[in-house]
Amino acid sequence: MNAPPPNDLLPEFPADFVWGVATSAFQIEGAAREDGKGPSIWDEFCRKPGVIADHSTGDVACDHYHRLDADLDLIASLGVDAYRFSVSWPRVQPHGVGAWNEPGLAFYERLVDGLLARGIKPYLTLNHWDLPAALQASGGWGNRDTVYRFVDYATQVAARLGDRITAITTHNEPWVMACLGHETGEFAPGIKDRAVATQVSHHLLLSHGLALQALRAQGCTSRLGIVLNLAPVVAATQSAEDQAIARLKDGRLVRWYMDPLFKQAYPADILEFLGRDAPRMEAGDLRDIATPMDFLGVNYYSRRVASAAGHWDPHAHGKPVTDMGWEVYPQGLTELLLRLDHDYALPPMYITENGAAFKDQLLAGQVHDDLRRDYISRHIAAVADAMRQGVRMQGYMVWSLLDNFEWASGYAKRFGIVHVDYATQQRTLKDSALWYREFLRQQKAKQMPGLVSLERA
Ligand code: IFM
Repeated sequence: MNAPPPNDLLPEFPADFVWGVATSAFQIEGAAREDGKGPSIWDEFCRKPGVIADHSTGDVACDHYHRLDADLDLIASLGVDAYRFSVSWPRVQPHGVGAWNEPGLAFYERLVDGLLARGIKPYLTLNHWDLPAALQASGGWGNRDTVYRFVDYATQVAARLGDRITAITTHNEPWVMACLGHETGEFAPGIKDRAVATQVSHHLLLSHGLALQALRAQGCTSRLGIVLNLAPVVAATQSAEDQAIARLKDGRLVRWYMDPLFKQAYPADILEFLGRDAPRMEAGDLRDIATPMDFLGVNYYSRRVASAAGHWDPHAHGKPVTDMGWEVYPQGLTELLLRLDHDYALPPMYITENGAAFKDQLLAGQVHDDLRRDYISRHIAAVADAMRQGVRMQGYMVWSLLDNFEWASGYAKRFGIVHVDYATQQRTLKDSALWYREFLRQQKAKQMPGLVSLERA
C-alpha cells in the first residue's frame, strides 16, 4: 500500500465539516433480551446453524447497553463532532406494532442527552437491519404493511428525541437488506428469492419517503436523509460481456436506489432485466419515494470489478486488500462522488461510513494498526479531492468506533479504531484512533488557532 498523506499534507477542511465515528445497535449493544426488548430478525438468524462464521450472536456484543457512559466518554475523548448510532426498533417497540417499551426509549434518551452534554451531535439511524422478528412473521419488508409500521416507529422516535437530533437517517444500506437478506440469503432473514428482494427494496424506499413526509408534518427539525452503500463498478476487461455485467451491477447497486430517490423512476434496463421479479407498485409510490431529502449518506469501502468469468479477486490480481478481502482503492471514492454529483441533483453528502477490517494485535496495551490509519487518511484525502472538484460534502464518519459484531463474519473481523477485548470488554485506542484524534486536533487548530492556544494555556 502507498504511504498515507502525512497529516500536514491533508488539506484544511471547512470549519463546519462534520467529523464523526459510527456504530449500529445490533453490532454493539448486547442486552438482547433485557428491559423488555423484543427479538430482531438478527437475533433469530444468528441461531440458525452455520450462518455466522464463528457461531456467535449479538447477545452481548460490546455490552454497550451497560457501558453507555464510559463509551460516551470514549467518543468524547476522540474530539469528534458527531456520533452516528442506530436505534434498535425491537428495543423501543418489541413487536414492531402496538406497545412502546419505555426502558428502551429511555436508553436512547440517555444516549442522546449524554452526547449533547459532551458537545457531540447525535446522528440517528432508524433502521440498521434489526427488524422486529414479529414483523418478519407476517412477511417482514416483503409485506407492504411493514412500510406503515416503520412510519409509526419513525414518528414515535422523532416525537421523543427529534428536538435533540441533528440528523435522522431512515435506512442504512437498503441494497444489503434487500439483496443479502432476501436474494442471496447470507444475511437475516436468510431468504433466497429475487422477487421478494426487489419488493423489499421498493418497500424500504417507499417507507423512507413516507417517513420523511410524516416527520416533517409533525414538525421534526432534524435534517432527514438516507444512507446508501455505493461504489464505482468497473468492467474487468474491455470485452462486451464484462462491460454488460458492469452496467448491470451498477444498475442494481447504484441506479436502482439513486434513480427513484432523485429521478422518480427505476432504471428501465434493470426493470427489463428483472422481468417478472420487478416490484409491484401503487400509484404515487415513485412520487413518495422521491420526497426531497436534506442530505445523502454514502457508505464507501471499495470499488467493484465486474467480470463475466465470475468473482474478480483483487488479491489474485496483486491489489492490496483488507481482512474482508476488499480492495483498498481510495481513488474510487473520489470517482464515485464525482459521478453522483454529475448524474443527480443532490443535497449535500456525508461519508457516513468508511473504514477497514485488518488483523490487529493487542500487544502491551497498544495496537499498531498502520494499515487502518493509512486506509482512513487516504480516503479522507479522496474526499478532499472530490471537494476540490466542486462536490458538496458535509462530513466524514469512520466505521467503526469499536470492534463489533460484523454480521455473518461474527467477531472475527475487526473494524474498530478502538480495540475491544471481548472477554473483559476492555477498550483500547488503536493507533488509528490516536491518529484520528490528532488529525482532528490539527484541523481545529488551523480553523481556530486562538481558541486552541487559549485552551492549552
Ligand atoms: O459493519 C457494516 C455496517 O453494519 C454496514 N456497512 C458496512 C460495515 C462493514 O461491513
